Amino acid sequence: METLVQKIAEYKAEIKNYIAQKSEEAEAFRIKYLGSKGVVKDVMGEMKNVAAEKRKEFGLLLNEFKLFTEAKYEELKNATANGEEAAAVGMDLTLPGDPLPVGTRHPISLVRNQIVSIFQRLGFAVAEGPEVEDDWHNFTALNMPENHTARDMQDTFYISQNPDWILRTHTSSVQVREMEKGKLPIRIVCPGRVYRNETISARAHCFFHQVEGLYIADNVSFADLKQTLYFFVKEMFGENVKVRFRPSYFPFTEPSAEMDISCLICGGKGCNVCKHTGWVEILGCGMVHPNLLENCGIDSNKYTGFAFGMGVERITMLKYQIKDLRLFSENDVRFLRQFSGAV
Ligand code: 2NL
Repeated sequence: METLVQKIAEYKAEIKNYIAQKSEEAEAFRIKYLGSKGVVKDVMGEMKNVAAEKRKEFGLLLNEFKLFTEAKYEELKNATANGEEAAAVGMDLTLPGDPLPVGTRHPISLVRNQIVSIFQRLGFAVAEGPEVEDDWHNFTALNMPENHTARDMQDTFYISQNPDWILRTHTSSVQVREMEKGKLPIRIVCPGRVYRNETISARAHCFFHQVEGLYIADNVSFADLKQTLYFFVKEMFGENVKVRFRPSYFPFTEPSAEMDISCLICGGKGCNVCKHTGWVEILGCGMVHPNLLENCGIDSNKYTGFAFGMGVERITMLKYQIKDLRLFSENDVRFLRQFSGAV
């Protein structure tokens, strides 16, 4: 009896530690312990050798052993059935899943979307056009005829197959195309990539991104231009940002202005970013030159309009305090990943 009790205890320890990776191993367990010639049956057969007065006690022990073995078998059977496929490829289903490699939006896309959505809320529609343009839509229609000095500042890239084709230097060319359609009023923003033949540095690149805007209708005034851009600045940079307009010159607008905002870094006190002036330039704007309207078949006595243009890189650099424009096109994920939280 004593040896039998000990034997059962040893079997129990063995059973407790039994591991099955596959359903075949669970089945092997069943055959070994619960089969017709298995351990449980074998131990039960010992009953006849137990003294009569100990039989009840031994019976209880045997029964408990049988239930214990059966429970273990159920456990092994279920575990191997569920994990069969996983076990076959050596997979541990209890491990947490691998994170999906989700990318992040590019900071230029983030800021462009923000700019566009602010103007969309004011009723501006989005218009897009080709990056390879002809001379008319990029320069001549915009009051910049051949040999105009303003072309000098917008030197670009030429397409060798056709001397009339260039990479656009601004998205004004898209606005010219919209004006030529002759459907008025026009209220559009034109986001897109533009090109200039510049020496690459921390502040200039041979391509950048613009959002230009155009509003042409009856009685559009400079006051409308100011109010629209005030709204844009407050939405983009916050309520407390101050705005000022400085007179300027563009061939396509008259009068023309540049708009500054109070420096976001020093709040107007003076720092490196604002070159100690307290102000930073963010865009150019003005009333559409009547020559442009006429070039596109719009009656300049009946219609007036305003236009503006801004560089997305510039706004992004101010917003996120980025000091070198080249970071935007180097595809260094250490830089790009920093915008994963931005929307
Ligand atoms: C700048 C200045 C500007 C415009 C763009 C424009 C377009 C048409 C007619 C009149 Cl179709 N004007 N665009 C006007 C003033 C300034 O951009 O510094 N951009 C980065």
